This record gives sequence, C-alpha cells and structure tokens, in this order.
Amino acid sequence: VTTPTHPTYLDQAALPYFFCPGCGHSLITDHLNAALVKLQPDPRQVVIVSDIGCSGLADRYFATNAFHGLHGRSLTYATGIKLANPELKVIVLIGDGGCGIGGHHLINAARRNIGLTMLVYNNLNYGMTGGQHSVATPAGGLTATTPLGQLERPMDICQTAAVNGAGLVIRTTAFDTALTDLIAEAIAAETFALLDIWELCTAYYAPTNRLSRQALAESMEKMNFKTGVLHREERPEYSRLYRQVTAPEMGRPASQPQPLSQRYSSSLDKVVRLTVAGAAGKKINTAAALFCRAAVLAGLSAEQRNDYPVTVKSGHSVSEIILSPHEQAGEPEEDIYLILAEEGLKNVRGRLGLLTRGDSVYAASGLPVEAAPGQIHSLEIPKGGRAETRAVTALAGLLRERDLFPLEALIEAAGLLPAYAEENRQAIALGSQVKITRLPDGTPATAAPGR
Ligand SMILES: Cc1ncc(C[n+]2csc(CCOP(=O)(O)OP(=O)(O)O)c2C)c(N)n1
Ligand code: SF4
Ligand SMILES: [Mg+2]
Repeated sequence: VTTPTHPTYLDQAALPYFFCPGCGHSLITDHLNAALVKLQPDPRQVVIVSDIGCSGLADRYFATNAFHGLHGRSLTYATGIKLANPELKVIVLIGDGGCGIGGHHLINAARRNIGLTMLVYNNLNYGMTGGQHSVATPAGGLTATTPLGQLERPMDICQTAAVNGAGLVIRTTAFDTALTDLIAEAIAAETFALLDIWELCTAYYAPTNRLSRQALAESMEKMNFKTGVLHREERPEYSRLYRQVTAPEMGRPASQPQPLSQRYSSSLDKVVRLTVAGAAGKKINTAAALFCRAAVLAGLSAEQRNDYPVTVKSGHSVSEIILSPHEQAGEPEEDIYLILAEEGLKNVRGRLGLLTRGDSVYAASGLPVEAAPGQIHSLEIPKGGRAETRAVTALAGLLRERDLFPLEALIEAAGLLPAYAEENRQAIALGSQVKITRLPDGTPATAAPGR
C-alpha cells in the first residue's frame, strides 16, 4: 500500500469542528475530506466555495483554496471561478437555506452544466439562525417559523437540477457509507454534479421533530423522495465549451474608432440644432449618424442624441444633432426641425411652440404641423426610394436647401460604411428631387397627403 501524497486535506490547526455534537455537517465534511484523499488532487487546484449558514463554516477546515460569500450566491462565485480556470476542482458547500435563497442559480448552473460539485448540507431547516423553515422543510415539519407544521410541500432540489440538465444528481443521507465514493465520483465527473445530502440539525430540526437517523430515511420514503443516483446526462461541460467557442476571439483586438479628418469646409458660423423626428424602425438614428460623420468631414463638430421608446421598432425615433463651427458646441443659436412621420411629430410637437422666427420646420407633406413661430416648409420626398433610406434622402434635400456643409461630404461619409454605401449614395442622389416649399406664415403644413 502506498502512502498518499496528501493523507488529509483538512487543516489540523483549524480542528476540531465547531459544529454542535452530532450535527450532520461534521459527517459530510469528513466524507468530503475522504473523497479528496481518494482522488489526490493538488490542493492548490481545489477551491471550496461555501455558502452562509453553519454549513458555511466548513471551508475553514480545509487546507485548500476557499471562497466565502453571500447567502445563496455560492454557485455564482463558483461559476466565475470555474470559468476563469476550468482546470480547478470547484466544490460548492451550501445549506438547504442557500438552495432556496439562491434557487435560480441552481437552475442556471444545471442548465449550463458547469463542472462544479455541489454538496447540499440538507438539515431541513435554517440551522445557524435558530431553526426556521427552509424550502426543504418537509410538509408538517415543526420549526420556529412553522410552529403548527409546514403547510407547503418541500422543493425537490434533485429534480429541479435534473430537469434543467445537470450531469449527475444524487440524493442520499450523511449516514450513507458510500458517501465518500459518491462525492469522489461527483468531483471526478467534470459535470454539474449535485449531491443532496440529508442530515440532522441536532440543535433544532431533529429534536423538535423527533428525527433520528431511521426517521430521516422513513420521512424520505413517505415523501417519495428517492435516493441513490437519480439522474445522469452526457452533455458538454460549460467552462470548457465556453473556452472552445470563444478561443478564436481571444486576443483579437477590439475594433478601434477611426478618426475622421477634415476634407471639406463649411461656412456655418453659428451653433445649429437639427432635430430629425421620424418613426422608429425607419433608420432615423442611422441617417443622423451619417449626417454627423459628413459634418465632421466638413470641419464641424457634431453631437448626436437619440431618443426612442424601449419598443425600438414602434413609436417615435428622434435624433437631435448639434452642429458647431467650434469644438465646444455651446447653446444652439438656431433650431431646424426635420419632421418625417406622425410618430416623430407627436414627440416634438410640444417643442415647436418654443421656436422663434429665425428657426425653421421642414415637415413631410401631409403631416398636420400647426403654424409655429418659426418658418414652416413642406417637404415632398420623391417616391421610389427605400423606406429605410428616406431619412437620408430628406437630409440630402435639406443640405441642398440649407448651406450647412457641402453635399460632397455626405456622399463621402456614405462610403465609410461599405456595406450600405451604394444604397446611401442612391438615397443621397434622390435628394435632388426633394421639393421644398416655404408656406406662407400662419399656414399649417398639410399640403398634400404624403408618405
Ligand atoms: C440574503 C440573506 N438572508 C438571510 C440571511 C440570514 N441567515 C444567515 S444563516 C441563515 C440560515 C442558513 O440556513 P442554511 O442555508 O440551511 O444553512 P445551515 O445553517 O442550516 O447549515 C440565514 C437565513 C443572510 N445571511 N443572507
Ligand atoms: S445549529 Fe444545527 S446546523 Fe448548526 S451546527 Fe448546530 S446542529 Fe449543526
Ligand atoms: Mg440548513
């Protein structure tokens, strides 16, 4: 018989256990140590992630790495640790209370099949805080918070993990003589392996409910909670799958923004705010971004602010562009509204009343724009273009009307996005057919039905 390199994984200086006499936590902790001794992993490659509760005291006894966090969250820390280094043996120690408080983490760990070993120190109650009921308390169970007996049915921790795709699911008790082997199998499995280990809290649940080792087994049987290996499933382990899928992307530099340098010049000598108001899903923001790039090519500074509802393809889409000959934009000296759809009009209508005589509104013909203090223009956008590039056509038409910067800058900006260059160039060309008519003061812009 050869002596193992690591005859124990327990830290002798931390012993003896601090658990109450007879507490099942001691048994499970002993079996975990025995399982590690059986497998002989390098202790530096083992991480014990403990939860909160008396079960959470267990990590301090191991001469391995450990992580102790918030109640119910141990699976999340363990997932991060395993993802960071799939070679580690990550073992989660959690109480039945933690399984309730962090129940969805259990579901997610099982769905991912992340290679963790999860040992549930299941004493059917909150031990540390004075014997309150947990999600695992059996129906009828007497606890500090269910003095008349638990009315709810207990959560089936094993079936929850199994139905969500855990690789290995085992239910047993802390008295099972095969527990060392079962834990070793789970650690070696490199799959999401859960062991729901029922045991006695000798301070609270066991005495209150006259629960003995024998009664524990009977209570499982009565509830039809089967024991043994309940579920096995062959699935790729998540941390390794993740590495495999993302490996080609690793180390690839993130795309850098391409600085634009001035190629044209603009005679704009004041700060202008251009508000493009249209319907969501009609590429208003995209057209505004193209316009801003063109302005920068023409030596202006351009800022863009987009507004649209959370339902990104219905309702309004409004882009506010601030063009300035200076690097710092400052307060706008003139407002221009380009209104392309009813949804946009509805959104900006309240602001039109604030305009002054020097400001302008360009509204697609047919839109019911009331007379505003600024000048109102009707905009006839030629049919034939694509609905998605209509805003680009309208902006090209506006550039012909208003000398903000040269149209050539817009054509060049279209080339910066090669995938859309051709359709944007066509949309800009169509801008020459946009008809803009200034309406007499006080006339609403409802000339002809548009759109
Ligand atoms: C989010 C949160 N809720 C409640 C608590 C208080 N608390 C500390 S230990 C504990 C009970 C622990 O029960 P369990 O997880 O079953 O572990 P046991 O003590 O039974 O081993 C509770 C409720 C907490 N620390 N954090
Ligand atoms: S209170 Fe219960 S769970 Fe906590 S150490 Fe004592 S017996 Fe164990
Ligand atoms: Mg408990």
